[in-house]
Amino acid sequence: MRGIIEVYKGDITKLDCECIVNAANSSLLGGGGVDGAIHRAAGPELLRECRGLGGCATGQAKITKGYKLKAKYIIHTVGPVYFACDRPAELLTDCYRNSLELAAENGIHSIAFPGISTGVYGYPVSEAAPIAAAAVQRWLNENSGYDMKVIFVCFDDISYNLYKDIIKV
Ligand code: AR6
Repeated sequence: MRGIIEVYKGDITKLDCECIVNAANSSLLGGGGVDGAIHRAAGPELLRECRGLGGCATGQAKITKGYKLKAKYIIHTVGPVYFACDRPAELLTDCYRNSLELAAENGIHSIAFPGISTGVYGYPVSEAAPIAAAAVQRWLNENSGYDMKVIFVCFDDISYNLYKDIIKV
């Protein structure tokens, strides 16, 4: 397999892969958007585990079990708030790289990302998508001996078409 990138349109909580990534906030105690959907689908045990993690800094990532999800693991990462941050691209890159690093450390070989920061946190998807794609491609190149399938999960047609164009799949 080695490095594979796919683009998928739909609800990330329904995906049948080893790990899904949550676009969380620094408390890791849940919220709206994809974070709320993941907590609802995983069930209350997820919040219990998250309470013990002590939060997460922007650009960093923490891992939990997937509980009621098909995914065995959830990696929680905190994206930058676009207008409140003077180096959003760097921090968004960190989210993807640190999530992939943590996934590999845990022996994970398939991981699905939502559009981190592209909802409530205001990052325009037209700017965020190429940053996400470049960060993932770079990690795959640097870890070419490791089998990893990365799925970009898009929630709407605009981001789906954008990712399809960038990834050329
Ligand atoms: N599956 C896939 N993608 C989704 C889903 C879903 N079920 N639901 C939303 N999206 P957001 P952020 C897309 O706002 O911008 C939370 O309250 C959505 O269309 O969830 O990183 C946290 O607790 C968008 O493209 O995350 C934080 O406080 C993308 O997921 C804050 O929001 C991210 O949108 C994080 O904001």
